[in-house]
Amino acid sequence: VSYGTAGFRGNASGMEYVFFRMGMLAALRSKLKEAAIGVMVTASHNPEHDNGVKLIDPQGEMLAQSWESLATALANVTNDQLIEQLKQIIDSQKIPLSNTSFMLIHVYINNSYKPSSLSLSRAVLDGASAFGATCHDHGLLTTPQLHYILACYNGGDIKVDEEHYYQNYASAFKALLNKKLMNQPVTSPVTVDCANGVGAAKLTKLAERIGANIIDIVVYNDGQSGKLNENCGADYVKVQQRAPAGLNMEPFHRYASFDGDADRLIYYTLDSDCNFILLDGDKIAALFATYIRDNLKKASINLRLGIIQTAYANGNSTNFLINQQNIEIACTPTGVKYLHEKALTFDIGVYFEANGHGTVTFDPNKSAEERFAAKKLKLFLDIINQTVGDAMCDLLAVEAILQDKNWSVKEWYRIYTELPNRQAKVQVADRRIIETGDAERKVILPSMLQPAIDELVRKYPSGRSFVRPSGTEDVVRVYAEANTQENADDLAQQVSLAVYNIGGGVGKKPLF
Ligand code: G16
Repeated sequence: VSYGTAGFRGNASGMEYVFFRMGMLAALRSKLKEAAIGVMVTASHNPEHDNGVKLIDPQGEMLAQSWESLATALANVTNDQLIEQLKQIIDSQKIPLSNTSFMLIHVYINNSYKPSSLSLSRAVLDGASAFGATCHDHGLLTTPQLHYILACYNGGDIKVDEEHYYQNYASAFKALLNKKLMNQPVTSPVTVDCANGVGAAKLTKLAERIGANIIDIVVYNDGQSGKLNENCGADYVKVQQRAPAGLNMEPFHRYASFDGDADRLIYYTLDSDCNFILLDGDKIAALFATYIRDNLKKASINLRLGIIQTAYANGNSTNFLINQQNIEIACTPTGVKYLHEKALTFDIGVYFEANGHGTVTFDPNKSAEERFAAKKLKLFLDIINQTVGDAMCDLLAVEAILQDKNWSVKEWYRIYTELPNRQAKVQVADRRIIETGDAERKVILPSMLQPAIDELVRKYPSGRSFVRPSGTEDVVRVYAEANTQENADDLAQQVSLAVYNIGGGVGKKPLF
């Protein structure tokens, strides 16, 4: 097992030992950092039978990458080797075992969302207790709520709780819209598919704190009947490019989807011919970045603004931002941890994966004057959860910008037209044989694969394709874009077959 893109993930049965050991590791990290460490039990976008565990560092950031290999090593030793492995970690990291000034905040997603979560949470608590950790269990939360609570807690606000989160973001949203709303009735509703996950109850609470006279949120897929992430949720809508099952859509109404733990957000609508229009992470990033840039300009503030994307970013979004908007772009491998790190190298960093994972970061070293000269910008940044991508905060930010600009979803999706694209998954015997470079845009190994992809791509106008092993599922992911949907589908098909043939495909050949 490996720490992967965002912690350990896999079929929940038989994973208790990994969770137990991560409880131990979190306790050790907490001793080292003399601060609370977060542990989140979730498999995010994965199906209900999967579960996962990830550690969160004191400021709400992802676990330091240098510790991911320690986590992987600890998870992979036999029981007989466990104590020796723990000793090695303690020695190599110089962990002061006598240190008592730590807490462990632990969160679980309860039975109704994932049947396995209760026992796996218990395993984390047991592991942490083995090192005498004091554990605060905050119960059912979204992933970004835990990041937020942890950062506040380590910042000295030891009484911080879930309610604090709602009050903070509800008042930030109202402050940004304040003047506009005085004389205006509530705008049209936004319908939010919560993937039958934890976000449904949490979004309902947030909407209540804001007030139905200010925002009209209709929760869909609240977990009462459907299964977690099954035919719904941000990943399903993005990859399938279709609405969640059963949702009746109307042209130009606003629809959004979270994933199971509410750290991804995507929007969608129908045009007048009832074509499905997706407004994914790329479009959200473009909306945020141009809004920030315009407000910086208005206030004559000179700050370095950058957008961070991955190889999944649609070619036309990159063209739009660089060539039409003159905004600086950087590209990193998939994984919020990489994008977040890169975003922090800009004064203001806007990062989004096309799958809807993203947020805005603001360099804390900028002076208060530089930070807050533009009042509106300050109010906007108050809505953002800067610790991690947060579907609820990002939803409020999108809604606020649209209201402020007096835009409907139509003006938003027309800022640029996406190149048609297709994503696919291929089963191979061992996905680790695929190694990539250049921010995952090129395959290094097996050496025959990249020339085969290059040859296929050349056949399609505006063609682009890449493949990479997933860090959260046992598959190789394929992305393709081209001038028409037919060509994008065809290219994805051909590249999938190349992966299957050269990369050791198993099971049925990928045909779609
Ligand atoms: C996690 C990561 C994301 C990544 C996604 C898919 O998301 O946080 O950065 O894009 O996995 O990763 P992969 O393609 O390697 O499977 P989530 O929402 O599942 O936590």
